[in-house]
Amino acid sequence: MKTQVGIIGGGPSGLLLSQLLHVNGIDSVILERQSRDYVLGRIRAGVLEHGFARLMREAQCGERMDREGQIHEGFEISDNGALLHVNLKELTGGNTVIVYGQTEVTRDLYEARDRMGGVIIHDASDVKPHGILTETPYLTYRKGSEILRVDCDFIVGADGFHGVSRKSVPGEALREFERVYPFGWLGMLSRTEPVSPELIYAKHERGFALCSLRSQVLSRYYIQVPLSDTVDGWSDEAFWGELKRRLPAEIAAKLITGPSIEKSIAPLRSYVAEPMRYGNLFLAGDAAHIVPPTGARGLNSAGSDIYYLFNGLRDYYRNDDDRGLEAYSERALARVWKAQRFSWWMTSLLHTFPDSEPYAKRLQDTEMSHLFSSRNALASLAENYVGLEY
Ligand code: RFL
Ligand code: PHB
Repeated sequence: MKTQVGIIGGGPSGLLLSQLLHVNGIDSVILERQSRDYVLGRIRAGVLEHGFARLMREAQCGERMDREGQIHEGFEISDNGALLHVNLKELTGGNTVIVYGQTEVTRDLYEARDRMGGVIIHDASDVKPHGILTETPYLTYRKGSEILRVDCDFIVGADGFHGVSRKSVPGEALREFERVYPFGWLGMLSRTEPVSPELIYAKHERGFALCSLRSQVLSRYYIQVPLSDTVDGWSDEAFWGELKRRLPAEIAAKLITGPSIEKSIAPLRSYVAEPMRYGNLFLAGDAAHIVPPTGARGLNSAGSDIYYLFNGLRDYYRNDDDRGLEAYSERALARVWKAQRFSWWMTSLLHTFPDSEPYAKRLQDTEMSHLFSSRNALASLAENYVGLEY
């Protein structure tokens, strides 16, 4: 098979890029290791920044998002029971975010790719990039007992943190930056009315908690847990009890509980690989960087990579201009690091760090009281949360 852009990974990064390229007359093929049902079964992000939403519309995939997604003009921060409202719209001069699940984003992108005859090969195992440093790179993959090949001009590694793309770059060509946090998030999805129409980020001495949602009848809650905890060790009852303890009493009293539909634990990690290009292999999204979910930046950072990469590829094919591709890594990383900084800051502000020294604890408390008393501090938070301009 021959195409212009060979994409490894059919998550939101790979699908969005493929769709944007298609709308601009550029051909691509996606190789995805998992089945479609598996990809759609992963419950992940819930908050989209306006730049991401704009890209979805540009990719002709924004209709359902605009119809069913909920515009959020603000959210709440709770500090051991005291509530602070962050009015995103007012603090940013009109910007808001959209609450629309990554599952739905992915479903819309799959549907658009199907509608437009896009090629997505699922259950492709053993995907390998070849000839990365040549003008004629190609991908191989296994389907059943057959080894197949896709020739292309460029390879895009959009295969997430555990994918094969980043691992194909020789160690000496890649610089890695990492911070691992000593806790994870236990997430639970339940078919219950959300406790609040807006998200609540709760700092509590027992640990962080987050109240989020997917719709008027679908709630998504998270609690900070030690890394040694397992999903099986948390009954629904124990989860609800712990969540209530970490929320302000008046919110906890309103919380409607019910059986969980999904429960999973995600460890928290910050990671960046530089550069994001090696020869004719371009890394995008979680393949190149991840953040702890606290600032809702992961999917949105993947979106900004796709914005820069798509523009570079379009200029290359349309105008024979490779400046955008040459600048891709530098441009994408400049924004990626801002999302890293913000996610680290939100994580440090809101979580309980085991073995935190008294000095660090006082600084954390002071950071929070600064936020509660300074409009400028809140405005900076809001500016980052709604997403910096591309
Ligand atoms: P993905 O989604 O991991 O997709 C990569 C795809 O590549 C496939 N793959 C391979 N295919 C072929 N060959 C191989 N060797 C392959 N290896 C892997 C995988 O099967 C998969 O389908 O990466 P992508 O597309 O870059 O998208 C990134 C986002 O998924 C991620 O950043 C967000 O989910 C992070 N995140 C959040 N981001 C936000 O912007 N806002 C949020 O509110 C938010 N909340 C979250 C989150 C992530 C979470 N978890 C579980 C990590 C909440 C949580 C709990
Ligand atoms: C979610 O709804 O899954 C969600 C929302 C905000 C975050 C992280 C996750 O910061």
